[in-house]
Amino acid sequence: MLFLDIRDNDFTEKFGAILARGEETGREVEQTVLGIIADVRKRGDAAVLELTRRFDRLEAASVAELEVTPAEIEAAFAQVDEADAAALKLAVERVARFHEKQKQQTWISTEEPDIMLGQKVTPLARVGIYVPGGKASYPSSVIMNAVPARVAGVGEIIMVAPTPGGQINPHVVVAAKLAGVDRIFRLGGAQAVAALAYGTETIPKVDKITGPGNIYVATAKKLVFGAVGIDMIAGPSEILVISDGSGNPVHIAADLLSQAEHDELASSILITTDRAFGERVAAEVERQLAQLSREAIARASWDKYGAVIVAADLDEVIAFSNRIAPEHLELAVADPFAILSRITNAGAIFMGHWTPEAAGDYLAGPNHTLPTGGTARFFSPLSVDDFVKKSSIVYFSEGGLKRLGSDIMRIAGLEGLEAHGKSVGKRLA
Ligand code: HSO
Ligand code: ZN
Repeated sequence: MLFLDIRDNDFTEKFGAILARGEETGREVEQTVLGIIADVRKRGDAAVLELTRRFDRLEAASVAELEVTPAEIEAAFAQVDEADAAALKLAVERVARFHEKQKQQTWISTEEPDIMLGQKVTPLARVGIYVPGGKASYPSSVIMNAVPARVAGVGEIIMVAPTPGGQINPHVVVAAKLAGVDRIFRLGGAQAVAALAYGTETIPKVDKITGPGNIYVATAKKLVFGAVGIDMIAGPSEILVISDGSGNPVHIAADLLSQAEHDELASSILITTDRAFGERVAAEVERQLAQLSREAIARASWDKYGAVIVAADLDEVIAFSNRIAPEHLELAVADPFAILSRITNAGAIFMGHWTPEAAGDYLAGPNHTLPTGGTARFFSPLSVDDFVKKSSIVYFSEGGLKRLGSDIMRIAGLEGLEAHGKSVGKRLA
């Protein structure tokens, strides 16, 4: 962990090491993934089966056998504790209610005589949601991807999840069903992304693929982009906590660790105007680390990418925060609403002393798929907008074309596009 003063001469250099983290896509990974995509495009189901056998050690006679059956879904519900299922259901309901507010209506404006202009909003016909395997197989991420798709009105939601050995996480299955997923395949890696992007005999081709994944999945998504839409490529997770010295160091330390436990590459940073408070939080993190089941991951993250930064005043703190554009930003200050308007770059903003980031990770309502690595400067959280597309609508009556036709022909003339001009001229003749 770095304990820094923002006014130190070497601050930028030292802090730069934290900003520079993240996985580089190696040439090798890209070559492997290109090979997998080409194979799936060419041989369809046969390639999918073979790659699933090789990478997930999962034997199946056909790709159809990889689909989770209604009986298996029922069994998952039977396996999951009732209170756990109820909590997941509450999360689905709250996330759905929040995302309902994002829905945009089709509109047509009639404010001009003879002309109507508008925008038609149409849900995507079919989307694919990737769910990682192993320990990062989170029911909350299933909810955060599937619910906005369902609220948007997507026709069919197909989920894929690798299941080395064949066992799918029952909480993931329950979350998927509660969130409105239509079909689930035990399928993962670049081969799953390729199958969704191009379609096979059994896997339907989708219009967009969303959801987190390892370096192979992220690389595959980048490579199929254009043939299908994708969401943003998520980097390692991060949190910035802003503190004015009010609040409880025990709570702030716990919040920093909630991000650190995700990944050795996660980054948790506290910036405070109160040096003594910063020291107390740093000591508290050490104390709490020893009590965590994921101590090894959290410690690796905190040691390498954790920081406590001391600044002179909130102006300096806010400028720093806007510069790094954190994925998660906690305003652990006495009056968070007083500074909210000055926060310009952040994926999600958690206000005050009683709003841990975990509330937003699970069930507050907003999406937990957020821009990482400083991309909150120009990217937004995953939303209903990611699951619709828009068409423009143009209507001219004869009067409308008479009024604007000569200017259309004039611009066509400027561009030397005679047929464009004539398509107007012949109507007005
Ligand atoms: N904090 C993660 C999301 C998550 N947390 C899933 C728990 N489960 C995104 O940065
Ligand atoms: Zn989290």
